[in-house]
Amino acid sequence: MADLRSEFVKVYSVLKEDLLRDPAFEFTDNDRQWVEKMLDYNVPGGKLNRGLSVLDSYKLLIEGRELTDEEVFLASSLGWCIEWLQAYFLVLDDIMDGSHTRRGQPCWFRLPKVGLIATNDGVLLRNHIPRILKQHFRGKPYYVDLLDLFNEVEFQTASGQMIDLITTLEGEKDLLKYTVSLHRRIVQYKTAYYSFYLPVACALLMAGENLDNHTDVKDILVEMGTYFQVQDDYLDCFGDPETIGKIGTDIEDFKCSWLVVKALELCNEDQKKLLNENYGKPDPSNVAKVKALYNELNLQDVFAEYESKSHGRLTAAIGAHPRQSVQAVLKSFLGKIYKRQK
Ligand code: GPP
Ligand code: MG
Ligand code: MG
Ligand code: MG
Repeated sequence: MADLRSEFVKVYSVLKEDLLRDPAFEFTDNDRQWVEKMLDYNVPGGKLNRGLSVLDSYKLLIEGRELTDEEVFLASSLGWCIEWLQAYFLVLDDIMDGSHTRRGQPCWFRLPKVGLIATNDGVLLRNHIPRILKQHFRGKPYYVDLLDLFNEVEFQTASGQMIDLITTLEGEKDLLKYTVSLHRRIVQYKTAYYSFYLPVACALLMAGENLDNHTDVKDILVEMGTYFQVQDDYLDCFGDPETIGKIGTDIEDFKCSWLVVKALELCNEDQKKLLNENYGKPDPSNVAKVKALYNELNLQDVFAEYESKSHGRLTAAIGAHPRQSVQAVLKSFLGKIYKRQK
């Protein structure tokens, strides 16, 4: 797979060069420099799990045969479209969450020259996706399905992001509403569809499959995406910022995080009072009190138990799937995220 990774990485520059020469816009050198810098800063610097998964999954789906150069290029391009989508979401998410760092560097909007220009850069990143798809997939029989897939998933993500945000509204800060079922709804929509279902769905379309025949695969991937976002919530508080490349803000932001949901389930009346008084406040002393309570409630152990149970449930669901090649795709994806530290 190491080889596929380097093939995948090479495709980024090809797609970028095409976008910088898009004939629909008359670029000056200055414009081109802005876009190139914006792309290099925001698109390629992550773990690339989502993007690489398109290529890995496609290889597993066609079972055994070597990929042609064209197939490697096309699957990589779809993978990069997902990385572009992710960059678009993260540039905007960091503004909405008031975050400071991402992937070990300041968030794009925190750069003095960028500021709220970042909102338009987000729109631009989003617009690059249909341009890449048009250039390389227009003649394919699955082109319309691909466009539809990206549209559906973007809508689901933006809707999930909306509920993530409106639950934190000033004046309506009530921890009573933070339940497992609300948390599930948020993370399923804001994370699972685009991070887990989308890469595999892209590979299935390229392999000539009809997505309507794969709702069982979708269900497992949404479950896996939920587990992934629980890990993200956990790492927001307990992860090492050096390793995860970002500084957590969920406590300050009054987020409906898996940790606060579990804390509310486990705490006594005094501890609940402490949470109510300190959750969702920007002051580091309030944040420290919430973190101390999380430790008192042994949330690290509660998470470890959740992690191993989820892994067991997912492994069983994958094992029950009738197709070996699909099992391999799902197992490979799960293997990439189980017990992740970043
Ligand atoms: C991750 O939530 C969710 C997204 C990145 C989706 C954003 C969707 C938009 C339509 C902008 P998060 O805030 O927990 O992620 P992180 O911890 O990486 O900031
Ligand atoms: Mg965020
Ligand atoms: Mg967010
Ligand atoms: Mg997070």
